[in-house]
Amino acid sequence: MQEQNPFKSGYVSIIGEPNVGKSTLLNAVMGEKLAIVTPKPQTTRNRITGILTTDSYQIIFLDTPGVLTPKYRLHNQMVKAAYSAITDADLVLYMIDVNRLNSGIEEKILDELKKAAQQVILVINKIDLIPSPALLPIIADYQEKFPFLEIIPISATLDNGVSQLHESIVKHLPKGPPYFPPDQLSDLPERFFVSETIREQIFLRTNQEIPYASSVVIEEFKERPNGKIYISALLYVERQSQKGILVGKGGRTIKRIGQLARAEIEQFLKTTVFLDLRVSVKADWRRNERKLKDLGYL
Ligand SMILES: Nc1nc2c(ncn2[C@@H]2O[C@H](COP(=O)(O)OP(=O)(O)OP(=O)(O)O)[C@@H](O)[C@H]2O)c(=O)[nH]1
Ligand SMILES: [Mg+2]
Repeated sequence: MQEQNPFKSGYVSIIGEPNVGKSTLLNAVMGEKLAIVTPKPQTTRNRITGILTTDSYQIIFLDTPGVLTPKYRLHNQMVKAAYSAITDADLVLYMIDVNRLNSGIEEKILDELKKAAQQVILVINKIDLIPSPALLPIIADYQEKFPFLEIIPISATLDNGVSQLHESIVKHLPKGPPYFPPDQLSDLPERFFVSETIREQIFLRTNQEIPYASSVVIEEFKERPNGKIYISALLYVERQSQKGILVGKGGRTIKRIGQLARAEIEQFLKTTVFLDLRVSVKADWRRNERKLKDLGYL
């Protein structure tokens, strides 16, 4: 039996433009919220690992930042993180949003995929938003564009087509031993998930440039003798005016961000959390190599 069904393992990267639903898919296949999801594009800034282990296979998913035309140094790093996940993968899921096809950047992404010569599954997401007959010509069109291994339409939010995609991933996964222990869900530290949860609330609660000019650094993460966890985080923005908006009138905005983030962090850490948030200015950090390094992006 062992001979006929050897263990399978491999890296599966989720690549695509901003906002197509990559992080939603990661959470859906993992059955666990690992990546933050918001309606705003450019939510994900780092490579996010999700490790899914069963008796017969281990899939290491890599969720990535959306590929875009870089406007500042942080963008360059985000695109680099996405493209490097292509070459690091055994199998690539190229995800598109069925409502926003034919963008200028698609050709570049397909070129990268061709260069890398990885096996690629095309995932057509958000099919809940179109009438199903509209799908056929889109599939036919993409069959012409690239030699995709398979083309799988899904709705990541409705969990429609996700199990078919899952099966197809397992089918194409190489044989090999597990890379991680079976109970490990990610290789990222708890602190990372905490900072992302805070950033998610900033994305959800603020507008215009604020979410994009914000970055979160966890300064302290201490377990107290009573089992409570004390976390202090510094929220950076790029200018004084943005600090005023993020703090809000009488501290209202930052307080709300803190309340909502704390509730989610408590669920994630399964204990009571004391969350202390402060806002500080780090001028033009998105364009500055040294500051990006300080903030952990490089
Ligand atoms: N209607 C619909 N909305 C979806 C679907 N999948 C994701 N979304 C929504 O699309 C938005 C973006 O989802 P994300 O998962 O953050 O997208 P992403 O590709 O990770 O975006 P970036 O991290 O910015 O690159 C969110 O509002 C999701 O709820 C879907 O299948 N149908
Ligand atoms: Mg994302």
